[in-house]
Amino acid sequence: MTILVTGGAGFIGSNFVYMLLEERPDSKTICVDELTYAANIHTLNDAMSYDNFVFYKEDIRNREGINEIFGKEHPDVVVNFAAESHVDRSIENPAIFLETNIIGTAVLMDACRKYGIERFHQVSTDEVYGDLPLDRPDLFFREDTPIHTSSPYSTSKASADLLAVAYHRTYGLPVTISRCSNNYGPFQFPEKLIPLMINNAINDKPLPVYGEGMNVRDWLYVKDHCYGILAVLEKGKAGEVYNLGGHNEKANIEVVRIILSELGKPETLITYVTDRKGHDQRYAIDPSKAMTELGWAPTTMFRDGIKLTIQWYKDHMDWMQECTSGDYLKYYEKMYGNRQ
Ligand code: NAD
Ligand code: TDX
Repeated sequence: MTILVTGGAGFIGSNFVYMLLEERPDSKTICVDELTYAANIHTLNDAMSYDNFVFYKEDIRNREGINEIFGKEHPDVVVNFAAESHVDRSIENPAIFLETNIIGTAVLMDACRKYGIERFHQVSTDEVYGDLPLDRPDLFFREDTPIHTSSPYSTSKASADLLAVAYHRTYGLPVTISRCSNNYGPFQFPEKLIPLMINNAINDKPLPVYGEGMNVRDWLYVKDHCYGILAVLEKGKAGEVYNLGGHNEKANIEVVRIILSELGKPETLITYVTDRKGHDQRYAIDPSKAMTELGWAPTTMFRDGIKLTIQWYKDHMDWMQECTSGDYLKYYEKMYGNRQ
């Protein structure tokens, strides 16, 4: 079995690559990644030593380059993680989100049609359902919840989902889609809430909380997400959508306080800043379909996962420094410099 993973030098994709190398040693894992700002090639250092791992630096929007890789490797399964993934960046510059997340997905699915595959899996997000009100804790996203997006990012992801469903219906492409809640864990780029707050707290820098910090996210440890995708690949049905999440809802301010407490840092570092435009209130996944039909269930509770995550970043400050040098400083200044 040859499995082609796009975006495998990023956060979730790299965790998926390592899971495959460990859990499916008889398979060949091909990673295709353009290595944007969000990737760190050193993340794949250990993977590079495996004989059954191959890395291609390629842009999923480049039809010729993608077709060449498919023609050479003939993947049986394609898992598409490659994306522009940060909501704040999508608010600043939507265009690249449309190109990578929509056009890039189409280029990959066209290659799948041309060369033939057993499965194309689209890694999607709970953000395609929009948000839930804070005062209705009884509501959850189900697979039949209407698509109702808020940001250019979530809109680009929803568009890719619709295209994948269309390729299934029109061309019979064996497509599956998983929609996951917020991930956390090793190798997450420090523009996202948890690694950004860990990095700032370690360096005694202010922790910028948007608005009042009351927005709720449903946190899933990244390894649980990876096993969920593997379950969809091996037990899921073509044409189906599966929600992945673990009922670990937390308000942002609660997450920030836990990080400070774990690191022994004072709450005076918390700084409330201008809210995100169009900020989604609450995400909450109902994962019962994946649990019943795939036998999947998350195994890491937030209280344990956050400790593992903080420890990982403390042990990998060299990795963090690689991510936060150069352009990151400009990004940070632009996004947070004048934000009060
Ligand atoms: P990430 O930003 O950490 O990684 C994205 C990877 O894609 C990077 O390695 C980048 O170099 C690569 N990439 C970007 N554009 C590319 C292009 N044109 N061609 C080839 N490679 C390209 O993202 P992540 O957090 O690991 O998210 C992975 C996927 O999971 C995304 O599709 C995202 O929408 C989805 N998702 C993420 C979360 C989350 O909490 N992070 C939750 C649900 C779903
Ligand atoms: O500095 C910050 N301060 C802050 O209060 C940052 C970076 C974030 N926040 C808030 C905004 C959100 O309510 O924290 C929450 C989480 O923010 P992000 O880490 O940017 O994630 P989110 O916008 O929820 O989207 C994430 O989950 C779904 C991923 O980035 C997406 O790729 C995924 O699809």
